[in-house]
Amino acid sequence: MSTHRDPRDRVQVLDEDGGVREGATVPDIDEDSLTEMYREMRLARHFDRRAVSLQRQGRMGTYPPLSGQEAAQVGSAMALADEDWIFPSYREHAAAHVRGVGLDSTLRYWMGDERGNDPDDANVFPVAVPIATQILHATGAAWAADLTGDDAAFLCYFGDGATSEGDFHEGLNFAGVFDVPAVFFCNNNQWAISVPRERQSASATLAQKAHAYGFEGVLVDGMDPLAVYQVTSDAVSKAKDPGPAGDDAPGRATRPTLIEAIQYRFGAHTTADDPSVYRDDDEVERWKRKDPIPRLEAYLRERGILDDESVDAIGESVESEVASAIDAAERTERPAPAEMFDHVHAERTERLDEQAAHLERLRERYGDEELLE
Ligand SMILES: Cc1ncc(C[n+]2csc(CCOP(=O)(O)OP(=O)(O)O)c2C)c(N)n1
Ligand SMILES: [Mg+2]
Repeated sequence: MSTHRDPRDRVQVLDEDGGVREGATVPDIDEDSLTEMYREMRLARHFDRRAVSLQRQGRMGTYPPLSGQEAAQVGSAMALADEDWIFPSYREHAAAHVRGVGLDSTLRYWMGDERGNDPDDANVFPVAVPIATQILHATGAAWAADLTGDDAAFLCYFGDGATSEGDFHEGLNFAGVFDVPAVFFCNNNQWAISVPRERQSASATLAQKAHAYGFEGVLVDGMDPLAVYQVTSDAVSKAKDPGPAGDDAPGRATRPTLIEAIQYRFGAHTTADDPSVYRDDDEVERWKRKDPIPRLEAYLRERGILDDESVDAIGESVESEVASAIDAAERTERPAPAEMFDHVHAERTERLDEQAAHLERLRERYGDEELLE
């Protein structure tokens, strides 16, 4: 379905209490998938709590929490087909899980094991910590798929802060010019570490930036999983099959879409951050009223899809899945320190060889154990 929405209108299906908003179209999702959507969001929330606690106990290096952002991740990832791809930043643990990355792999990566960031069986590109770099990768991969006749869509996640990077402009500009099958998904969580959204851009919305690149921008309530699912499905359909020319680009249909999902990160930027120095508790409390999990739960209870018993059963299964993932991650033998050089480039450079040789000399001097400490 090709849609041409005004990027100043925020798409919403559920109100803050989980009721359907007047005039909203509820996306066509079967009951099992709705239950899965709810479970994935509960799983993400619980995983997040446990991961922060592991870091506090010294069992993990650092971790970027996602609480508050579950609907944006789960709703969008569930709208993709098997052949589609996601290009995450560093916060999309829930989207990656929906796409087939094990929670144990995600934990291993944040525990310092690079092998946890090699999701070979899932159509998930490795985590990108340098801001906005994945936008260029996604545009390039989408363009390549187009050239080879591969019928897949490429969904790229990034934050509000990433829209100030040159890579954002270059990636979206190129995507528009070459009309690639990409969906750019901006998780606008209101903050880029301590920089608020209004210091990021003077644009009224981030979605409207798409207009300058010649394609559609859509604003959605990112804490409403049904609305996120709907706008992402529409964008994916359009990426794969642009249909007739649209009003926003007379003469031809444009395939990419920029989605701005308005949301809030309840926790810190990472476990190395203290948000109390730059934002008020009142602000956090205000956004917590939009918490996506109780909203979807209320909607599903109202429709008789969930009840006390099934909600409790989901809670228990989520706890045991996360506990097993932690166990599996901690049981995995740690990689040899020298392996850190293996994934930097496709081929080792001279400089990396020098660094590897230096490490080897240190190993001979101190031994593996002391070196790891
Ligand atoms: C190129 C680059 N510059 C700076 C940083 C440091 N940095 C890490 S996260 C971050 C803020 C990103 O904010 P946003 O894009 O809104 O994503 P969020 O963390 O809120 O999900 C910055 C500046 C980096 N990782 N990469
Ligand atoms: Mg942000």
